[in-house]
Amino acid sequence: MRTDDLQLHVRGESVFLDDLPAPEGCLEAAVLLSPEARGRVTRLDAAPALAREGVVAVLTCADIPGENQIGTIVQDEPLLADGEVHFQGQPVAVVIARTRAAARAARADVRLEIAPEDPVTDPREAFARGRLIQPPRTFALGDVDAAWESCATVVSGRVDTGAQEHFYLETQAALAAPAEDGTLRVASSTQAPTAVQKGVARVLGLPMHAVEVDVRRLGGGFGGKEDQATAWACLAALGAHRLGRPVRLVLDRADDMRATGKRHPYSSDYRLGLSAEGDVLAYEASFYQNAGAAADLSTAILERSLFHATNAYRVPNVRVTAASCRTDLVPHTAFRGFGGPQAMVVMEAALDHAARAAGLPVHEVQRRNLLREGDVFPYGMRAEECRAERTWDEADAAYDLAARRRAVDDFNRRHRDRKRGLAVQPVCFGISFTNTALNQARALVHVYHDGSVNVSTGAVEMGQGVNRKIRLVAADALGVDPARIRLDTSNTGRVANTSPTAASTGSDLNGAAARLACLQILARLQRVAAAKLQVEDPARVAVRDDAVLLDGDPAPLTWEELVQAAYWSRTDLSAHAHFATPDLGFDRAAEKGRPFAYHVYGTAVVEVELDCLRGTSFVESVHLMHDGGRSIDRATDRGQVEGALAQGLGWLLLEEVAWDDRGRLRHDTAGKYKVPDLDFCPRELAVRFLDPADNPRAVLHSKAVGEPPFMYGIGGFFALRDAILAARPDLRAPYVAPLTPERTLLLLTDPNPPEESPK
Ligand code: MTE
Ligand code: LUZ
Ligand code: MOS
Repeated sequence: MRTDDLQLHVRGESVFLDDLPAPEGCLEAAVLLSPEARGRVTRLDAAPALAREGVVAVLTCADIPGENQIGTIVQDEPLLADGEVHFQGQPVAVVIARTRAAARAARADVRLEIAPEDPVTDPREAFARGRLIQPPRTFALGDVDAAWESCATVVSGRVDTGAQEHFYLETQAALAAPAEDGTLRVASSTQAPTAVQKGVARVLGLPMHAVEVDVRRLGGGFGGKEDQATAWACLAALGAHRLGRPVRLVLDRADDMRATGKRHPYSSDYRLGLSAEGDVLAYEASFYQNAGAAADLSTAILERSLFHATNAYRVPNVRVTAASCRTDLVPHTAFRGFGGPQAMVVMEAALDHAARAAGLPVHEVQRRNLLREGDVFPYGMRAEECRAERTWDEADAAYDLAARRRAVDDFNRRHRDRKRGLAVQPVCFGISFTNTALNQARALVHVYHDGSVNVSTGAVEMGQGVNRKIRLVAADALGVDPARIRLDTSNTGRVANTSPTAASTGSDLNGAAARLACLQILARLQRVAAAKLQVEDPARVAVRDDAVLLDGDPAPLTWEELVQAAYWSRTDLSAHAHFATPDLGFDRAAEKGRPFAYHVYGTAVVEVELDCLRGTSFVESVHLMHDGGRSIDRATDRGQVEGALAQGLGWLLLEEVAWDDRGRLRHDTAGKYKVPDLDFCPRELAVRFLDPADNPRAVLHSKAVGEPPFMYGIGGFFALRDAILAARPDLRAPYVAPLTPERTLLLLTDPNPPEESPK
C-alpha cells in the first residue's frame, strides 16, 4: 500500500463490493421483502417469476439446508420468513437471475399474499403488552428515594428521540462463490467478518472452516453493518451453495432503507432534583427502547444507554431502568454511540428543565456538576484521568463562554423575527465493548525478504482510517517508513475469531495486536543484527527511519540488508499476536464493575440561529475541545470529529424517519430523507484537541475517536430549543427530537402546545 484509501478514493480507484470483477458465471440476486409489517403468509407461489426470461431460481426458507436463524444474542430472527412476517421489509424469498435487472423485476411476479394483522409501533404500547426482548435492567447508586426530600427543585418530564438512517454510501452487499468440496468464499460489506462466517456456516450447515470471508473496505458502516450485513451474505451464499455458481447481492437504496434497522427510537421519562445551590442530588429515568421485531444488538445497546445515563455528570443518587420493547418495525441496530446518545439527551433535558425551573443558567448547573477525579459512576467504576472539567474549562478559556452567552442575549434583544440560542455539550463516553469478551484482537505480520511488510488484522476499514492508523503503529514499532507497509484485507483465513470493528475500538485493539506482532519480529531482527555487528547484547541495536542503530548511532546496516540477513540465517520473518484489553470486568448480577478501559471526554459550544417566521434554522457555530489522547494521526481524528458532529446534528435537527400506522416506512428513497450536507454543517467550526493528553490505556497513548464526538450534536438540539424559548418564553416546549423546521414552526405558532409529545 504505497497510498492510503484517501488517495484511492479521490482518484475513484478504491474497489467496493460492487466493483469486484464478476467471476465467471456470476448470477445476481434480489430479495423479495414483506410489504406488510405483521401477518400470516397465505400464499407464496414463485412459478410466474420462474417463467420469466433470465430467472434461474427463487429460494425460500424451505431451501435452507442448515438453520433458518441469524439471531446472535437472542435466537429470534429467521433469515427468510417462515409462515409469518414480523416487519415491513422482512426478507421472504430471494430471486436469482442472470442479470440484476431481471432479478429485481421478477420479484413482482412472485405471488405473495399476506393476511395482515395490526402492528404495534410504539415502545410504550409494546411495554404495556409485556412484549419485551429481555426483562428490564436497572442501574442504581446511592438512595434516590430518600434524596428527593432534600431537593429545592424537582422536575419531571418526558423525552422522545427518533430513529436515524445510517445512509452509508455503499448499500449492503455480498458476493459468494462456491469453491471445491462444498466450501465457499464470501466477499462482504461487513464490519464483522467473523459474524458473517458464522452466519453463513450456520445457515448452510457447514463448519466455519468451510467459509472464508474477505473484506477490503466498506463505503461506510456507522454500525449498520455490525450485525446487519450478515443476512445479505447468507442469502448470496445460499444461492451460491444451491446453484453451484457465484451469486452477488447488492441492495438498491430503497430496499436497503426498508429492510435494514436504524438507530433505536427511545421514549423516556425523567425526574431530577437540585439543591438550592444547583447541585444534582437525585436522578431517575426510564428508557423505553423501540427494538423492532427482533433482538439484533438491542440488549447490548440498551446496556450502553444505562452506562451513559448520567453522561459527564456526578450524580450521588441515581436509579435508571431500561426496557427493550418488541414492536413490529424493522429490527433496529447499532449506530454510532450505540444507545449512549439516546440516554444522554434525557440527562441533558432533565438538567435543562431543572435549571430553568430553578432560575439558574443552564451552563452553570452543567459546569458545577461535572465529574471530578475519583467520582463513582452508577455502574461502580471510578472516573480516572477525568477530563470533564478540564475540557470544559479549556473550551471556556479558548472560546469565552460568557461573552458568547452575552452576544446571543444581545442579539435576541435586538431581533424579533430571528433568535439565537446557545448550548454547551459535555461528553463522557466509555471505550471498550461492554461485552468484555469482545475486547480482543489479533494480527498477522509478514516481513517479505525485500523489506516490505504485510499486516493483516481483524479491523475493517470503513472510512474511519483504521488501516492508516495501524500502518503508522506498525511503522513506529518496526522503525521503518510507513510506505513499506501494506494493510491486507480482513480475511477470516488469515485472522480468526474477530470482534466486529465497532465500539470505536478498531485501532485500539487491532493496533495493539499489530504492534505486538511487529515487536516479536523486531526482537528477532535485533538478534540477527547483533550477531552481524558482533555485539553480545541485542538491546544495543535499534531500527529507526529504515536504518539500523548501534547504541543510538548509525550502524553499517540498512533495513533491507538486515531483513536479507535474517532470511538467509533462517529466521522467522512472520508473527501472529493476540491482544486482550487488561483490567476489564462487569458483574451483570450486581450491575457493577469496570466495563471500560478508559473514557473519552470533550466539550462543545453550539450556537444556532432560528428564523421565527419560517421555523428554519442553521448552526451558526460549533467550538469544541476534544480529548483525543496522543493522536496517532491528527488529520484522521479531526475528520472523525467533524463527521461525527455532523451526523449527531443531523440526528437531532434534520433527519426524520417516520412509519405510518400500518408500520410502513414513509421515506424510503434518498430524495425523501434529508441527510446533512455542506450547507447544513456549522458555518463556523473550531476543533481543538486537549494537549497534553496522555493515555496509558491505549496503544501509543492514543484515544478512540469514532463515536464520542457524535454526542456533541446533542448541543444543537438544546441550542435550537434555547432559541425557540427566546422567541416564545411562555412555551412549554416538549423534548422531542428531531427538531425539524416543521416541528419548530408548529411549536412557534401553537397557541397551546401539548405538554407531551405527539407520536
Ligand atoms: N467513519 C467513517 N468514515 N465511516 C464509518 O462507517 N463508523 C463509525 C466511526 N467512524 C464510521 C466512521 C463507528 S459507528 C465506529 S464504532 C467507528 O468508526 C469504528 O471504527 P474504529 O473503531 O476504528 O474507530
Ligand atoms: N457493539 C457491541 C458496540 O457489540 N458492544 C458495544 O459495547 C458497542 N459499543 C459501541 C458500538 N458498538
Ligand atoms: Mo459503531 S455503532 O460501534 O459500529
